[in-house]
Amino acid sequence: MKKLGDILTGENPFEEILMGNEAVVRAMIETGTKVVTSYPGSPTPEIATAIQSVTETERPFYFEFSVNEKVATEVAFGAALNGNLSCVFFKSVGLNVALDTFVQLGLMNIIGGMVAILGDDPGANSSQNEQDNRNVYKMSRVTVLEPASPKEAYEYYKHAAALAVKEQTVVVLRLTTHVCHARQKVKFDAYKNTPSYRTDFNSENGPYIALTTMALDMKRKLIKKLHRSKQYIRQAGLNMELASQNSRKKGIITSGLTYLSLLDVLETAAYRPDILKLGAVNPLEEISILSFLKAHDEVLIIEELDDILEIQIKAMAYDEGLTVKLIGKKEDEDYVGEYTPDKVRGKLVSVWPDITTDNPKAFVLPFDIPARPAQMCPGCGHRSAFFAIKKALGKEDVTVADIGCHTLGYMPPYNIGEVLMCMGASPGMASGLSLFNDKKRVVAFLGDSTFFHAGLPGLINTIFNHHNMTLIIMENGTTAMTGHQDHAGEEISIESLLKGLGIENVFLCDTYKQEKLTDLVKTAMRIDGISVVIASHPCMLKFTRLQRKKPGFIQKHITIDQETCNQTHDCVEQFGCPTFIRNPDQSVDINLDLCIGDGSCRPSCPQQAIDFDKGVK
Ligand SMILES: Cc1ncc(C[n+]2csc(CCOP(=O)(O)OP(=O)(O)O)c2C)c(N)n1
Repeated sequence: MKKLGDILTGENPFEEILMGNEAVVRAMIETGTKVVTSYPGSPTPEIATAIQSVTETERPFYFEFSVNEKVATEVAFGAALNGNLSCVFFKSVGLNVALDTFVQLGLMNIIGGMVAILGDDPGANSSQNEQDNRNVYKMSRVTVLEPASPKEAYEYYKHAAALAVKEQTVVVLRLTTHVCHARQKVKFDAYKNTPSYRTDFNSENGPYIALTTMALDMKRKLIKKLHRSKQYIRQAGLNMELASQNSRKKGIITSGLTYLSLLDVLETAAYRPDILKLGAVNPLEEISILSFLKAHDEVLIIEELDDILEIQIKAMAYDEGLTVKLIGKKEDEDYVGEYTPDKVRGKLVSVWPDITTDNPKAFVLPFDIPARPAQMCPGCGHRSAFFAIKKALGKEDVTVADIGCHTLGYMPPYNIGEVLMCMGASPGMASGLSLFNDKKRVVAFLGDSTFFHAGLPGLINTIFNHHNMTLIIMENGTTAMTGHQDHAGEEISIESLLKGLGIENVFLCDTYKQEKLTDLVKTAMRIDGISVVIASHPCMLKFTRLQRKKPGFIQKHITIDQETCNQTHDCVEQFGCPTFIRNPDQSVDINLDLCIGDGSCRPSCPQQAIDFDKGVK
């Protein structure tokens, strides 16, 4: 089978079934994108996996994981100022981190052009909220293209790049979770390697200093650029009208994945309204929208998340004095969750009850799917840490979680982490919780990737303002939750950095050394002011994946001595590794498919009935 990297770099046109996240990488290659940056986050991390499937020598562009989304945006912007087409990609909430930089982009002459692939996550499949970034695009005055499928993701990236180069600006390719992850057969064009990296920065191409009245002149220029974007959108046919043969004068305006859900639903409908599918969701191109409105008596606007299209389209109709009936969101639920075919069907029927004759019932499975709560992997160092740290915490102590695999410490049996906000928020929140709080110790948790991403300012604040808290850095050497991406800890020792910041009380411990970790955390919690414990153990999922690739690898396991086991069940109830199976007769077995034989569970047994399985060859 051909490797993904070879497929993506082939010079001849080809057809292939690819994921949306993979198809855009081919578009980067074809458009001569020279610098690509990112900070990992769902739904876009497979873009990086696809990029990394091309060896560095074969890859026709530079790629880096930057320390966070803001820096990733700045690096891509700087590279484009040199005259290179660049691209940055990250997840929905990443835009909150990048925003201070992002809102300035439109004001600048980005000589090489820049594409920002931003993955929104309707349904909060893998995010802490389901924010609609289209709210921000309007404020930032950026052009936004929204594909509905992997094929369109590829094609729209090329449009985004062409427009970005032409207008020397940034263009957003707005993806949503299932456009990123869907697979589809896509026809790709030929590719010829373009001239190499440019370093032509010239401040005369600016202005690049947006201060006082300059900022206003730059804004005026940006408004003009957006007018020209509308011309591009129109000429490229990005807003597509699908006329049906019906004479009912009913129409629907939609975009992105909702459009595909709508097509699904209309397959069994009694009649098909006309559809205007918007390929560009900012700025709205009025000519095609107004002509659609004028041709219909009733138009339903179906959009996932917020009522961004609806509000603007209603305003357009009002300004034109149109009498068309515009129907948008009505219920609170219209603002929540993904617009799956079921949801779209419900909306259509509530507006036009006669649209469906067969009224298909929701698909119901003939059996119950067992609940499968998120959990840490077998051998996870975080589990070992939480098991040990729980013994150091008093009932009164307050624990503050952060984002990462270690967030799962909030779940039973550990129940550590009582409040969670966003990446890097734990030191700041813990500081606030510690104010005037002499009786309770506040303990914050932070992953190592997050430490560099957004945790450092909060920590520096604890030093600067003399806050009273213990920070536990859950160091596993990787950005585990999003798929093991590298982070700055590869180059920078967290311990040295903390010492350099002047923190005197920094304790280090391997999380498998549970007794020592319990003692260290107790000591750290008794210290007045800031104390830090670095609780480290390599991510065992990453480690075992690497081990399994080695020739002659033998999977080790642990075993339970059934004679010694007196069924106290601490392994199941306190340690909580999914490897343990409690049988109906209350005996405990090991699931050999899950167990990695790390032995971090051994101290959990008061009888010492758990040991390494020495019989395994
Ligand atoms: C602003 C932002 N960017 C990206 C993400 C996606 N994300 C979730 S957890 C995480 C980092 C996890 O790495 P680390 O802090 O090392 O903790 P670990 O998962 O390894 O325990 C990332 C990047 C996010 N939630 N928010």
